[in-house]
Amino acid sequence: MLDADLGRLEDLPKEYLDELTQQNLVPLWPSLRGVLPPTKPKPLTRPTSWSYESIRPLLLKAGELTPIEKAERRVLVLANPGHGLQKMQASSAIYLGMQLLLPGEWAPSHRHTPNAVRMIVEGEGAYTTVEGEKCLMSRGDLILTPTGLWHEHGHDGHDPVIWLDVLDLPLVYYMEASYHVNGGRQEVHPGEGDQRHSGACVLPTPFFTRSQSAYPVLRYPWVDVKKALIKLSEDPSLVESVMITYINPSNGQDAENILGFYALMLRPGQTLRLPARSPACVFHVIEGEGVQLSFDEHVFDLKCADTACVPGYGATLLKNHSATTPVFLFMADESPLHRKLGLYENWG
Ligand code: 1HN
Repeated sequence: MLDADLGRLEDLPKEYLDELTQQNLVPLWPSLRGVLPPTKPKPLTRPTSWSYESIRPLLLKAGELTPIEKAERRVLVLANPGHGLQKMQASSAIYLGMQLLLPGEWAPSHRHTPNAVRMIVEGEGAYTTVEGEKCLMSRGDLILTPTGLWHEHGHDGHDPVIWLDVLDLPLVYYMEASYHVNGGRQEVHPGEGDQRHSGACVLPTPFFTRSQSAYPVLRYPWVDVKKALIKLSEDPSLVESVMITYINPSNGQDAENILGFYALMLRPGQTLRLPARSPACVFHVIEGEGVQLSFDEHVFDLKCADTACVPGYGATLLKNHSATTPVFLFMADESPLHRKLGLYENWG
């Protein structure tokens, strides 16, 4: 049937529509094509990029304008205009924010239902304490704060620390399952760094199942992830994508339940086409001169620490124009969610 063949709201008598409204009833046929578009979805998520150079001074200004006590979390949200800025969504399931912590500041302990990770962008000396484990923050490190775990941030260093927060907040909020609980300062466990920090957990290894916790690893140091990528890049059988998945070493599955996290290396001069898959995807440049990202007619030149977001159901082209330096990207996507819901598709 052609799209034009379905009856419209305007085709119905006003009295009839009023009667439906009074009974909390709605006719499906005028909205059927909207909720079930032909051939492929029509994502609200718009290919969008955010320049770190532009965010940074505004974030530092927020540090002057708003004390941490008045913010709890001092964040500028990377909002996708396709969803409307007030929705604070990068995609249907992904929230992104750049957070600033100044020397001596403390972002108090709380726990909440959305899962979070942070990718450290700039500065030394800050830490996140997760369930009593003090996770030091260094550039490129990934720190998990999965659903329900207590977390707080502190800063013993001398310069501002900035990180990228990635949460599944839009999805959890949509499910009417989003809430938080505030707590007191956590006691840090002795043997800091021994238990739930690990460098080798980008690949499953049975030796690392030391903790009974559902999340045995909370910190994935960049030095180790970078080493793993460089080692992969030296394997001539891996001609195309040099990519790792951040996994939970206790089960070899994704590090968190809803969003997936990855690191990708583009060799000098490399162009990589990522297939059209159903989940939306976020890219953040950890290291390198820069990368060109193309999606449909959108072309973004991403420099170090820049972030971009693309919807699902379209291919992404990544180009490292540098002839001498590799580029390293952090990626986050909705794959675990799509797989669990049986919605995951790869259209090639
Ligand atoms: C949150 O708990 C943090 O703990 C950051 O640093 C951003 C955005 C929405 C809801 C909770 C944090 C957040 C957040």
